[in-house]
Amino acid sequence: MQMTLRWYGSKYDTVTLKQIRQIPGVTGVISTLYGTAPGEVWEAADILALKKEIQDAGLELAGIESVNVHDAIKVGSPDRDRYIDNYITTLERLGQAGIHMVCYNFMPVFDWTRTELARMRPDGSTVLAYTQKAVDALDPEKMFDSIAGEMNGAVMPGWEPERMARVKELFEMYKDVDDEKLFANLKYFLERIMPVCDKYDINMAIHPDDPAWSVFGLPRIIINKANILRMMKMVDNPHNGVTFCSGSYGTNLENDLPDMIRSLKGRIHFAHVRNLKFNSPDDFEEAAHLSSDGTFDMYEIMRALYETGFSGPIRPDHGRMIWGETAMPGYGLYDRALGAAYLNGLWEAIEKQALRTV
Ligand code: DNO
Repeated sequence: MQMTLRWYGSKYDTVTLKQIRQIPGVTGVISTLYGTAPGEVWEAADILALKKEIQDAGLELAGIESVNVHDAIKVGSPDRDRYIDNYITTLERLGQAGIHMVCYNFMPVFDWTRTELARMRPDGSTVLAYTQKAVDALDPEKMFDSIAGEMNGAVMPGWEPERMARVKELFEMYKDVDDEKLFANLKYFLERIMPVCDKYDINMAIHPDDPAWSVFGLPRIIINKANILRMMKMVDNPHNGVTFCSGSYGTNLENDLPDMIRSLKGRIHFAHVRNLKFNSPDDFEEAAHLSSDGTFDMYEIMRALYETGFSGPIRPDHGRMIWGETAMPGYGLYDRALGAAYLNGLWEAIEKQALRTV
């Protein structure tokens, strides 16, 4: 595995490449061209400039999170081919720039969904949290306004104000799309992009729906083992793979995370590893990465990744806001740095133990 940190670019991030370079064991960053809209073709020069800026700081651009998929592709509207052609051109340019991992998602309307961005934990840190009760009481059109005040001035990916202003129109677009249609549209998209992925050895890594169930009556399909194995089989190409995000699949306590990792052997191209603390099955908050701070056994998650030969980029995921830091919720420096150090420690111990017993 390669330990990385997500970085939002010098224009948007409060965390600098210089700081990331000083986290022990972090050798790469995961980034994207923020400011591009889904469906747009990425300029080769912009990709190369991003790569160079990261390399000049002594780090590697280990992959892209995300190249977002236009809604026309997700709903399967007649103009989808034009947007898929654009996506293919972007992939070609990424491949030519030597980038081999692309994360994306196929979630309708909303990307990840949280109901609070700064819930206070007993130790005084603040974290992102979710309660189904709050979602059920909310008009989806008000979703953005309800959390905007807690964004610390950041533009959070997936929650861009321009996009949220179109929520009503987006709901209208998806009104005839159910799970089966969404699966079919995903298949169509993947079949069209696989040739360019094969040509440039690009691993596509679909991000799970977060939370891993339907919200506001919208279909959500990347939620559990059965669905994800269906997706792997429906386009059976090693470049069709997943981002294994423990915090997203873990929202559903029925998902056995180490078992899911084992069943996806060879198809996990990117890992997001974080912990959640459940107060009840539909009320959870994001904990520190440490197993004892939350509900998941992080050792077993890392062991499953190790034992299935995971070799892609991995990153600590949302961190708590600690030590007075002000940053994009979930994406400050301090707690993610602690997370990276902890995950590196687990990995070292698992690896040494495994090598000793062979
Ligand atoms: C949230 C992230 C997601 C993820 C996208 C991938 O913090 O994990 O927004 O980047 O779903 O396309």
